[in-house]
Amino acid sequence: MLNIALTSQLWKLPSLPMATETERDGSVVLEREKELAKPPMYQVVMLNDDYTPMDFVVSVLVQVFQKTPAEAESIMLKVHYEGRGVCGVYPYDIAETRIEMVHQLARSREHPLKCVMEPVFSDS
Ligand code: TYC
Repeated sequence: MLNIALTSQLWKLPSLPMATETERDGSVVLEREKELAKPPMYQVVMLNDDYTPMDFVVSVLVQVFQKTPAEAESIMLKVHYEGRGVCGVYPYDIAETRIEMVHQLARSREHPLKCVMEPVFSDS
């Protein structure tokens, strides 16, 4: 657990310094650019089940993921017909919190609605 916590914070360290050359009075100065790396991103994926009412799923997507009712209905139908659908892409802690909110709302109404988190790999 501690390992996971530490590993998930590593992106906050400055990325390896990049050296740039600047000439001053005939000498070469090496400057270090320190940049914060972008945080790893995670998609929140909603899963289909046979029991959660469609209007409840739409209301969760509006409440938790700030979707418009039309966007929420489109995501709900995608999940219903294809088994899964992306609700949004966030840094780890935000993705985790939103999933917990979905599960809490679902539990409170005794629906089996579930979301999972998946890393998004980007090359930049
Ligand atoms: N399949 C559900 C039904 O027929 C609706 C549903 C949609 C459930 C999306 C979950 O993530 C979900 N009532």
